[in-house]
Amino acid sequence: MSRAEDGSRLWLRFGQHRVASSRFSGIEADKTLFAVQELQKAWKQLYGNELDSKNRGKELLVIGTLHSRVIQSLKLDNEVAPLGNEGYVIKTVTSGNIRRTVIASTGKAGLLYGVYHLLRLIQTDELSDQLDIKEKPSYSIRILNHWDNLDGSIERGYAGHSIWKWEELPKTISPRYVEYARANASVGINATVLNNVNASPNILAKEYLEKVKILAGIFRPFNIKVYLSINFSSPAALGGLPTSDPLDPSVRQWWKNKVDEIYRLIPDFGGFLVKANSEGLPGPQDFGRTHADGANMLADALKPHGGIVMWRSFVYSASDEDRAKQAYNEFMPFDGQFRDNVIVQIKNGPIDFQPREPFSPLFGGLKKTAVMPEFQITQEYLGQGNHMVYLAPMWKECLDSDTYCEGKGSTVERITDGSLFNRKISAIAGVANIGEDTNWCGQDFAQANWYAFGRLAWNHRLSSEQIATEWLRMTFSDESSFVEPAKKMMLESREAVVNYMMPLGLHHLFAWEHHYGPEPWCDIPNARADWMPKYYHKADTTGLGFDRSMTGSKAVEQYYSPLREEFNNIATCPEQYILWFHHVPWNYKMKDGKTLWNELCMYYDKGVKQVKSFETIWNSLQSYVDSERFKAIKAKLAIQEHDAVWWKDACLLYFQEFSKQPFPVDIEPPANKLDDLKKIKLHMLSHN
Ligand code: BDP
Repeated sequence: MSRAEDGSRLWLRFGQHRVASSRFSGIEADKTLFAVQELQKAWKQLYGNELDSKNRGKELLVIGTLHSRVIQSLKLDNEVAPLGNEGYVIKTVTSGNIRRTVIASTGKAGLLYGVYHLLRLIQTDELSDQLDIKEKPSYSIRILNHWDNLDGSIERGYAGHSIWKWEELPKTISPRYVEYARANASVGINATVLNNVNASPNILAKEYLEKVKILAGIFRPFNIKVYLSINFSSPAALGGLPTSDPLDPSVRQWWKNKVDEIYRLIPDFGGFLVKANSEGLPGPQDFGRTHADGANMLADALKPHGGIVMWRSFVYSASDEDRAKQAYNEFMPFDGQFRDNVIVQIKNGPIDFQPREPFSPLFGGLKKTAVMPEFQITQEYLGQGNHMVYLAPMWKECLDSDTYCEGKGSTVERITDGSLFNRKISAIAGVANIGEDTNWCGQDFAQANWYAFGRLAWNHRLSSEQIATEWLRMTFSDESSFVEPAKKMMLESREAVVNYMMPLGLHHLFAWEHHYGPEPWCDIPNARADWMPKYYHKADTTGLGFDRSMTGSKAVEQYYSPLREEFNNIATCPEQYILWFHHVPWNYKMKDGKTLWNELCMYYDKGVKQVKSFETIWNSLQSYVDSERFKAIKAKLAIQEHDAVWWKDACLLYFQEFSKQPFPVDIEPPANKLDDLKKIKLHMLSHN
């Protein structure tokens, strides 16, 4: 059993593993290198002392860039140079009777990533005798988006307050800043947006920039660049200008001056993330200008410094158009009009981080514009701080989707990593799930999603299973009798949440505002139609689901052939999206021969059973896990079971009012009454 553990060390629990003595007897490296210092810190925790630089024993660890003499003498240039500044080689070479394991890169950043790779191999007991590893990242910018407000609250945060102590900075420096940077660097994350996309103009005030400068300085050795979310009306709101019109010369000058000021403080500043003309936030359309006008103005200010603009495509209005179509409609007319340092940031699905959505048709739609995926690590719509849901399978589902934009094989992965259209910049963003809770993420299993985001951003070909295995071994125990069952549970967890919340393509059945529990009946007088579940499920006596086929909203048109036809035809539409694209009769025969109603019941029931099976698995693993984390996770799973039953009963009892059919005998009958469920009103403390 691992020792007492509060989860604060995440997967970097070097001291907690039973590691036999190291096979390395010494180190040959410039000890002023940050990567070497990081290695030595970990070594001390692993083995009780640092690697000796004088000891010349059986096997040496050699770390250096191509400039260092020892690396030059090993003649690794041809292998190392193509991997770029962040890539690295880890290779065991023998000359005479000296064995050396070499970590080499063209850049210092590559050495850091090489060091963390080696440490991971040690932690997971995967260090083979003869190493021959070559790595380079799939995406050039691997970025976290913090939705943290300047008052310390976090939008959709479920792990306490923000770790950024704005009121203490720049004088007082929390030790967590370094720990945060190390955790990110250890999984390859190299960028961070510090503040909420619903941005306060104040973040650009001198006072705040001085604070940002301190954080940037702490993150720099870890190869992490800082970015900021900006409020589009900052020139007026902060600068006192009469307008924030992006074509107004004084506005353009204001941004140029502001950007110059930022770079004087933070020479390697990354750039801006922008949410504009979305959910009430200001944007270029307020002045009759376009998204391209707005993004390009900022891009022009950033360009001389090498900065970029990440312009979000999450825009929709209270129009009659199907919300799922709106981002595409908004952005397609501007394809090709954005500067080359603008990248359009697209949520994985067309609506909003639902348990399952088809991929956004903007991937593949925008062919002349750099695009990047935005995933949500924080579980806004997936049980928030309570449910155990491992998200790598969900993100891979999006990345693996074939858009067919350039024929078969035009996957979201190849579009966004830059390889399909040969882009200069490529990026991937994850909305962080980090807060000041001791275990950083609110619940211990949520740490796996931070870890998985980083690992996938580094290498999108890694399987969900491999990432889960690594994480479990580092975070809990490397005994396979623990890892195998725990991994099974993790790998099934995303499908389970889809099943008990929104199977078969259902979406947005959430209760008003807090997005935690079910409220398919929700009816708020005078509220926007597309903020109401009924808009999405369209339950009536004939059936269930949103008709987005050519007889409905025609959203299928936004996809390329053959997907368009496949989604359009109820007989060929993948059943996991059937209620996303079709209004399906209650007695429609599904592929397994069941009616839609019976199938729906079966999925909700299955979701509950899956959660119960997770509890059984977890209980069987008690002897491998320290009691703190064992109990904490057990308690969370109990909440998840309760909620799964709540979801199942609420949705099935409500939909039954339309299907008017009995529950199949082979499912667990409801434990609740619909009227009682309708009375539940959550006042989520974690939501600001
Ligand atoms: C939605 C969230 C909202 C965010 C918005 C966004 O409910 O809090 O501000 O997305 O991404 O999912 O801008």
